[in-house]
Amino acid sequence: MIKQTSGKCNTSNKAVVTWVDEMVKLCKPDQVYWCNGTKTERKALLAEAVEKGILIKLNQKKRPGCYYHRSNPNDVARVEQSTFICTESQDEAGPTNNWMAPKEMYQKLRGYADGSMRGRTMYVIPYLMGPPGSPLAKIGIELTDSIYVVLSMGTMTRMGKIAFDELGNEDDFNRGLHCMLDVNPDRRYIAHFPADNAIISVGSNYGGNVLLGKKCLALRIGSYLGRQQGWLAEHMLVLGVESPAGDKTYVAAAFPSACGKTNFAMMMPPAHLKGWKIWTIGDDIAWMKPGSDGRLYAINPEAGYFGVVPGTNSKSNPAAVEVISRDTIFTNVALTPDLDVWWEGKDGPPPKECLDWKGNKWTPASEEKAAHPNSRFTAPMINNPLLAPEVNDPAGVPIRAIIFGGRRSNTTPLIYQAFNWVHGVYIGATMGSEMTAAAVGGAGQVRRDPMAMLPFCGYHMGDYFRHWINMHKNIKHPPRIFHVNWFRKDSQGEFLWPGFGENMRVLKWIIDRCHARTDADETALGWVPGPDSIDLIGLTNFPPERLAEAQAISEEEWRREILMQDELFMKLHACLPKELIFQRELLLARL
Ligand code: GTP
Ligand code: SPV
Ligand code: MN
Repeated sequence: MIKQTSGKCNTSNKAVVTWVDEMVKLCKPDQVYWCNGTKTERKALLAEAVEKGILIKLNQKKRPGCYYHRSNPNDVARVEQSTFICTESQDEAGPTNNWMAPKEMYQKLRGYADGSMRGRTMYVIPYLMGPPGSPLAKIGIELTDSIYVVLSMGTMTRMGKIAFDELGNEDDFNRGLHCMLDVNPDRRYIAHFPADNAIISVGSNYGGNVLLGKKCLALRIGSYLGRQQGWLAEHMLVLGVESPAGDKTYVAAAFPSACGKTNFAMMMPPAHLKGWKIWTIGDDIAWMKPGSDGRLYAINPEAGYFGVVPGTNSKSNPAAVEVISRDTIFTNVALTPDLDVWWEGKDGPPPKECLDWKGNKWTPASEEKAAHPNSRFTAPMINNPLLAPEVNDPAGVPIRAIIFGGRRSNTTPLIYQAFNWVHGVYIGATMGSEMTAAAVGGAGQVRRDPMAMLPFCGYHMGDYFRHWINMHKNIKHPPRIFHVNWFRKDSQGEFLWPGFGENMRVLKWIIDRCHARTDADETALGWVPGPDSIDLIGLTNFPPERLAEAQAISEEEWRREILMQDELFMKLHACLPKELIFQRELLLARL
């Protein structure tokens, strides 16, 4: 047990102390531990987690600073059916969110929280989202009875004293309460109270459900505040592309969960594209605001990566392999006899024998996967060899291109460019994607996931589109908007495009378009690269016809696609901007 002396209240902020007192009275923990964010503290918390069997210390020769965690098998991904936006009226939350009146939800969840920390420690986690001193940064305090959450928040955010320093005596901070309860799906709720800047999460201990700075604050509450205050909170990676000439162009990209943001943000360009280099700003979330120079500036509010493990290897994502070589917590991967980790798609052959993510014996002959498809690494961004130094710039970086992209086996071409901002908003708003293991249920089915924000928008999706359209007025030099699909398949069911590092070839065209260095052909969907504009040199087994197949636009598929889009538009009709309906008509006419 950690000595109480090291975890005493370490702020004189009255609003904080009052609120924590109130929550202590409610949850009735045996102890309250105030985190300070130091290395010494982390060491002690890690030791305690190992002692309690919450973490297993991995082979420190192979993976220094690395630990292993198994979640409850009923608790392995985000749960959209248990996620609520508790605005005063249901209308405000809109038809794509679950809703309950704030009063009712507070009552229900306070009921669950009451006495739930008896015999346990309540940890007070002050954290900062964004670079210190940034006008876009925000402060949150998460109260939790999970040491796993404390350790994860320590990696994912700028945690500890720094947050209280930034907060000063203000009471403008997010109030987050997390109670594990007995980790029972029947008592699992992730509830947001946007008007109070508050979150209550109960009954889970996994990822976005409980690391409250991430999806809850940075996206759901963030998007709500962004609309009021004139900025955007988006499910986007941010990267810088350095050209052989040495100039840097910044790009933000929204792909749905488990659709390639982390991979794209750390991409290693192919040898042929000598001199091009990617710098990572962020891999999951962007906060963007127009600057006084008329450009759109982005910061990454996070300080670490909570990334999909399966498929990570030195070919698909060499930077991530380096990132997770040290100081990483692995959740729900397989554990080898020499206390290393394994997952499907790792470099080298599978182990002859290991323990799977549930702790059962596993061999290559086993039918089930050794690692859960949504197994994740929690690693600090400073491990990333491609980390852009500007990641700490309080002003953020100016965005030249916004890329939308879904996971589609058919219909959607590899790359096209919007004609203008409103057309780009239409393209983002109508994005479709096959569901993945990042959320419980429905994997593989195509659903509309507007701007990759369907599970993360904290208010009415129609009003969100309106906000996007309105933002244009405040951005004199708007980013160009593009759409990509890395996941289109041929008649054999193989991916048409090699993807991963080769995506640099597509990104290069995007950058060249932003700088008016290349031309394009007009199609019904938008601008596409001309016959030789995408450099294919050095790609093996990739004849130009294959690119043509990846770029093909089928009128029949697109008529079906537009019908599918209508489902979402009908759902949102009361608040749907007219501009988007016109865009639909224009697209139909062009087809
Ligand atoms: P979240 O963290 O859930 O928001 O996901 P993410 O968007 O960061 O997804 P990530 O980069 O972790 O990719 C998830 C899956 O997509 C992995 O299984 C990757 O192997 C696969 N993937 C990523 N990029 C590509 C690509 O270019 N082509 C193909 N075919 N698969 C890809
Ligand atoms: C996602 O699902 O988009 C993630 C993982 O990034 S989680 O943090 O669990 O939401
Ligand atoms: Mn995500």
